[in-house]
Amino acid sequence: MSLKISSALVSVFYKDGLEPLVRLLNEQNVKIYSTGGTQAFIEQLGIPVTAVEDLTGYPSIFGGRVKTLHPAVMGGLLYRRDVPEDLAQAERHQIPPIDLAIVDLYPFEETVASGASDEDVIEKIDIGGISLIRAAAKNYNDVLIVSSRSQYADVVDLLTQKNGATDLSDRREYAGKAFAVTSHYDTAIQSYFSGTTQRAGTTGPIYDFKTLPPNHLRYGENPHQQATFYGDLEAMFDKLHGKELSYNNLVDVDACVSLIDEFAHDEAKAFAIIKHTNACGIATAPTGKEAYLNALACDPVSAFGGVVITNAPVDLETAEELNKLFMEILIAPDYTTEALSLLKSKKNRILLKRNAVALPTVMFKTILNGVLEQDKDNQAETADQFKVVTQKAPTDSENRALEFALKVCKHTKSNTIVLAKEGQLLASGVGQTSRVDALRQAIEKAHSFGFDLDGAVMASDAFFPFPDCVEIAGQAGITAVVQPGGSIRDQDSIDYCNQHGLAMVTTGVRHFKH
Ligand code: 93A
Repeated sequence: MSLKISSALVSVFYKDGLEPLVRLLNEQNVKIYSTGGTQAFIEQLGIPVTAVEDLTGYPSIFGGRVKTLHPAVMGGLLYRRDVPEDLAQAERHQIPPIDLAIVDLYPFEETVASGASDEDVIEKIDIGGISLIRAAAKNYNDVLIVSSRSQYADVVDLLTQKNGATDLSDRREYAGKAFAVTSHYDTAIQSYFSGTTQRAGTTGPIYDFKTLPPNHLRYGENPHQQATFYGDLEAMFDKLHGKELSYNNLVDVDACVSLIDEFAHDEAKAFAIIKHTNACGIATAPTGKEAYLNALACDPVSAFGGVVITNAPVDLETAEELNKLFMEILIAPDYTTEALSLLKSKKNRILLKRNAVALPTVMFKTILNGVLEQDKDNQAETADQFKVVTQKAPTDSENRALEFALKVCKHTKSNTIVLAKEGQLLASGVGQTSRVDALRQAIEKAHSFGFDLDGAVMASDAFFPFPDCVEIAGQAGITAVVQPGGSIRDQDSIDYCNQHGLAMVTTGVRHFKH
């Protein structure tokens, strides 16, 4: 059933991001009740607001421990609008309806992570806020609950679209999110009490990830999956423009950062375009514009809606090219003022300025009934470490292309084959169940985007069990190959290369990525 919101209770710890939502409520003639600090914040925006004390007839007592815990508040959220007896009781006890609750809980986990005293941590156990959330969510039949800062933007969209009303399905969806927030919150408290929560600094921070600031995401990999990012995104990036990062955005941003860091010490400017964690374009060049255009040329079709990263500040001439692409996110160490104002012209484009933050050196993955931990793949072999196994050695230019291809290969899903020339990805085959399929995919893609593979190089994440890959590569015009080596049939591949004038080097290091 569609219900128009006539009144709201707003009680939030962090006030940032709240303004557009309360402005909208005010425009939609919603009566706003609020608690102390939130009330002051809303008042200074010039928006009319009623103190919750005026509703309860009680002051905030016991150092704020009891502010909203009152029948007038809980009753206004909980009484059933379609039960005559509830309506009569509300009337008798003069309890006005509260159709919307907006709550941002005391930051319990952040307080624990900061190494605060036990006393301070206990004070950050939110009681009233949790009760508001649970009450409003329980009565989703009549009430909308906004239980996290991360939901404000979506709720603004929803209420704008529906002119201040919500449907039952909206309210139920937000109730579900609310119980995810409360159960997460209570789990954090329980783990603090059971001593499983380590204080900051007693171990590497990510070993104890639940003490990191939680960022509740709109949803996970798919809309029916709930998700949270534990970490300090604000330290990592300054968000200069655009909407909130989604789960998939974050995963792609991570892939971008890992890939571009391979080029951190290069003098050349590097640009990479990522789709579903794989590079669909990457290039290095003396100027940012050239690097970007060469990266885009690799696969302009996949680049649509991609995540773009560069290792160099973005200038206006590069921004003019970037501005033509529909992209989700652009990440750069900096932007010139002109570049930034041009790039901001697209509303939904997310612009991130990356800060210098040390990243974890290990990674985790839950599997079965446990967790896998491993070191990140932090190794990248350079030409001086290549072992030439063919009669012909790669030329200097081929060596540079092989180093480039290997860096990209490391960050591409296995099985992968990467085809490149100096400073430009030509094509890759990604995530295939056979290396031959990966190579065929790469060759076909390169041709479809007009690349001539004569003189190009090939990198493989793992060894060639048979000579079929070098045969297909040789026929396509590839002249140099890098691979780990170590197959019992290595010699078959080497023989083919010798017979057909290809150069091959081995690294002894495999780079699977799953
Ligand atoms: O100490 S509480 O558990 N007692 C309450 O009755 C109560 N009501 C709301 N904390 C309570 N809140 C929390 O206060 C909210 O969850 C929110 O985090 C915060 C907002 O306080 P203020 O508006 O004074 O900044």
